[in-house]
Amino acid sequence: MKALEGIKILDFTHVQSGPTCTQLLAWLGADVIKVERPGVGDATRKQLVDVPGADSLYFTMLNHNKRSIELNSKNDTGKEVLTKLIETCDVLVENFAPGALDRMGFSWERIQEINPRIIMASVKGFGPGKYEDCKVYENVAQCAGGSASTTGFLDGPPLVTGAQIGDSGTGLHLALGIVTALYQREQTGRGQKVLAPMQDGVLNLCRVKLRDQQRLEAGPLNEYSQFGEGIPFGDATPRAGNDSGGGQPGKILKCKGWEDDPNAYTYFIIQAAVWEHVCDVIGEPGWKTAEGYAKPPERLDKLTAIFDRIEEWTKTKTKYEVMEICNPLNIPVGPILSMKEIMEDDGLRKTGTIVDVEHPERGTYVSVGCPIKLSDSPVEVTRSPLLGEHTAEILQQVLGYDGEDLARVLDSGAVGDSKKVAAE
Ligand code: CAO
Repeated sequence: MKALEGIKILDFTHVQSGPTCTQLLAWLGADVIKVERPGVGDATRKQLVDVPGADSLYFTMLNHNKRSIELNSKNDTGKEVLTKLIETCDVLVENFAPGALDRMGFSWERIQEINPRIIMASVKGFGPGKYEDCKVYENVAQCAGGSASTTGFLDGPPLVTGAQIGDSGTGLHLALGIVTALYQREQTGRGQKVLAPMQDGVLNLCRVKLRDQQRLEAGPLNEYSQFGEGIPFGDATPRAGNDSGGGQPGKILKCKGWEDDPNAYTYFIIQAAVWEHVCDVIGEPGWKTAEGYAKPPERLDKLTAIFDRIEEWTKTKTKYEVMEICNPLNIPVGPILSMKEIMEDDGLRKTGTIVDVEHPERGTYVSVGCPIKLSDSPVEVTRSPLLGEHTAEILQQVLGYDGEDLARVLDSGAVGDSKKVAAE
């Protein structure tokens, strides 16, 4: 059995934020029914195409383990089918532009009338307020949520990160909201509205930077490299390069081969508890007892010089050798892994975090499996659905259409064409 077995999700999501949420719920056992515009589908199906004619990796990697029904929710028969889906599903998840569901005639009030037990979960760019009507994509959320202004180097422009904290991060927040609302429904019998604004999700992930904003009022942030370098602080949390975000100083350092390999680097943390080991490893045993070096607070104004010295040592080792030497001594280090290295990692394959998936249009492709492991709810990653692949199956098996009634819906134009054969 799977954790969310028996839960039906009406997946009205597109692009990345919403689909990552429903994909997770599908992996945890929910029956996820993806509703897509007839003949068009989720726009990502045909974005960043690498295999002509096939669904893109963009789409296939965000929509595993789902079923797809084509449905025009603006046509009368389409609205009838959507109403039946709302009646039968436990959760409706959507990430349309603000107001789109209302314009379709499915306001939260109407949805509750149809099914008071349903949970309606939405991703929007912003919460209620002056920006609530804006359309938002990943990088806009990173900028509005405080990530961009605090990422990058002090002397450079704000930077967006490669991690999709606006889209996939918000999808995670929304998934937690949904399972929590399902749990509450067990007690109350009622559904509720769940909202995860992308700005708020990014800010939640940038919590430590808001912490630093307030600490600034008490004086300079002395664990930031700029403190030791004598560069004055302004009135907002600065960009900290690769400094550690926490109380243990750390930095990205060059390793052997860095001149040719853009990823020959390691992260190196000088945790107070293992300082003496660090001193021995890099050949500075005198620093264990030297004034200005022995105690963590004394080191803060010399971090740049200390890391320069450590880097002299890391440059003589590969990033993997650094790990092999430091790990047994409990010195926290981590190689900078390229996507190529990650894709070939045996360990990640063994745990199902990297998976090979078969697809009828693409052949085999590599994807990221479920990153959350439940000991009693196994995950089997299956391919994303073709557009409308399950239209007839859902109309018949989930919504109970048959005979003339089924023919009426299939002929209405609301569910795309050429679904008759599948229904026969
Ligand atoms: N049948 C009929 N119409 C459908 C439909 C269906 N099955 N599915 C969608 N539509 C319609 C919508 O109702 C909407 O019509 P109206 O404009 O008349 O209301 C229209 O398609 C377009 O929807 P949209 O405005 O959501 O899509 P967009 O491409 O213009 O905007 C996005 C995309 C992502 C900017 C916007 O949806 C958004 O801001 N979403 C919330 C934030 C979010 O999730 N962003 C992350 C995106 S991933 O980086």
